[in-house]
Amino acid sequence: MKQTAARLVRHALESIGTRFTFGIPGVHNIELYDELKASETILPVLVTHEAGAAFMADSVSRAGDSVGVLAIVPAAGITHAMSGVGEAYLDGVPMLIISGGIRTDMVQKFQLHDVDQQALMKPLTKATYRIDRHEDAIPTIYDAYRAATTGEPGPVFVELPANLQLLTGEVDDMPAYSPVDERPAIDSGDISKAAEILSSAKRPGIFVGWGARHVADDIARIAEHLGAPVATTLQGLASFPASHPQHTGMGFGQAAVPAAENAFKDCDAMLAVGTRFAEICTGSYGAVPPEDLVHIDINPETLNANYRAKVAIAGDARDAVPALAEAVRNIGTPGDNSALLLQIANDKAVYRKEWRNHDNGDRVSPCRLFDALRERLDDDAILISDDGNHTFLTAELMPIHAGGAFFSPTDFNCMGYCVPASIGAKLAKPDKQVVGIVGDGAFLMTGLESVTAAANKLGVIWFIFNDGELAQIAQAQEIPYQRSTCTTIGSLNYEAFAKATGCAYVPIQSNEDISDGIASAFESADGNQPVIVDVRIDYSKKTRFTSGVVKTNLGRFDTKTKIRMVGRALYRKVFGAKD
Ligand SMILES: Cc1ncc(C[n+]2csc(CCOP(=O)(O)OP(=O)(O)O)c2C)c(N)n1
Ligand SMILES: [Mg+2]
Repeated sequence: MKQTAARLVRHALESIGTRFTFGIPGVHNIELYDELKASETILPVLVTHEAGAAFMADSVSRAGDSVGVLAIVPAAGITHAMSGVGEAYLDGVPMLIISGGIRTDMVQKFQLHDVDQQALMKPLTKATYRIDRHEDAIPTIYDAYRAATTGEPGPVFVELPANLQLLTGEVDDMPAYSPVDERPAIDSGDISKAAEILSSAKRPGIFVGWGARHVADDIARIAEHLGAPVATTLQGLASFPASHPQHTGMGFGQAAVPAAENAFKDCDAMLAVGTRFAEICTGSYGAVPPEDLVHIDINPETLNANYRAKVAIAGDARDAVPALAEAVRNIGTPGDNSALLLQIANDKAVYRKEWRNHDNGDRVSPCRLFDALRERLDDDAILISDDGNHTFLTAELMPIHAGGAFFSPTDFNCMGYCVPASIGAKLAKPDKQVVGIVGDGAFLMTGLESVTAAANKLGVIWFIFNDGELAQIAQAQEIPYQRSTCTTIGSLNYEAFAKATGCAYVPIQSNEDISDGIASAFESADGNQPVIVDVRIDYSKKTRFTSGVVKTNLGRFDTKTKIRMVGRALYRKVFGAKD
């Protein structure tokens, strides 16, 4: 039969269960767009900028029902999308990036958008493909999908030249996708060894990342049997419910919340699942696991990378953790957890009180805002942060309950994630509440996607933490430099912006506005209108994360560098720093 490659790719996308594509059409992909329009199962979503498209596709994937797909133009679309592709790559999120390609049937040089796209995308993706023949179109999309979703998931790039989309070519058939189960087998000897190590420890601890999000119940079983505290990474904040009495919080070193720092103080064996021990989750590598480490991760490259493991299991947490839970429960009987539970509950309460009591005049207390928001949110709501001080405030002060979800741009650490990612999440899960916590600097990067939210009648709520600064960096400048450089941002009239983009506007100027502000935001969101909540936030108290990371990094300098840094800061403090 004769088909255009645009038709073939549409068939393949439908067959792998694509629900949305994100992007902007151009002359190199309008044939594909025309096919997408005809699809009954795929909604092509127009964005304002391809970075937004990639962040939306990322969050569709994180939401879990289908893989996020980009349909973008070559070169210019690719370079715009790279921010979101990079985030998906370093955060282990599957994504298919389908761009048009220049015509391969022309002899002329200097075609529009003519750069080496394969080379551009190689370092940010698991694999790159170019479809050169019609008969390769469907198998290539299936290969790309398989590559994106097996092992540690990640983005995969497919280039589809414009002439193949336009012209018909001969194909034998249009097969459906047949999934293959490529999960690695788990060695039962490793599981027994891991169970022995954890069971014989005096103070075992558990650390879970994004890769453990499907096995919270089994992690709870292991934790309860061993009497072990459970800490999470930033990306894995929702991998273990904050409502569980053994949950301690993000991280476990000096950059962690007190409940976690104390519970892990004398930790002599650790089970780590679905984490790479990367920079953020270890507080700049200040959190060091004990020698008796059992590390389970789907990506073998993460094992023994930063910390040597006594037992390293390269496998899917969904296979390894239930087996380990079984093995652990066959050894001994559960001990008395009561002292640990009391300590965790007490540490959490004291830390919360410390924040609630921190009052800085008339600005909004982050803790009070999160308390009120938590009360209003369903347990399974999706919470999305951006990158900045607001991220760590969220991580430390906003409990994520059972069944909930939390998305953040973690290891690529790309500002601009929250607004578009909230849109992707709401499209994927229209029945769930979707709330973004976004810094004012990050909002300036991709806030115009609020137009996309309004156009699609999506009731997402963005709490903009309006402090007038790029605070996470301004805080890092404050002590060592005694002055700030390029961290004070220009002001935006959010009310006018909301009006201009079709969003509802809710100001929260002080603690007194919190309750009514949240109620009014949810009222608009329930009516399918996106909402911009302008929160005059108080940033005068630093997170444990920020203080801990500063301490860790300062401790790492050699004496000469320490003297130079401290000397410069003192000099500027005494004699003044030029502004
Ligand atoms: C694309 C990008 N540019 C720069 C940075 C460096 N950076 C990390 S956090 C941050 C400050 C973010 O400011 P804002 O969005 O206002 O959030 P706040 O820290 O004030 O909560 C900056 C500039 C980054 N992570 N990503
Ligand atoms: Mg800010």
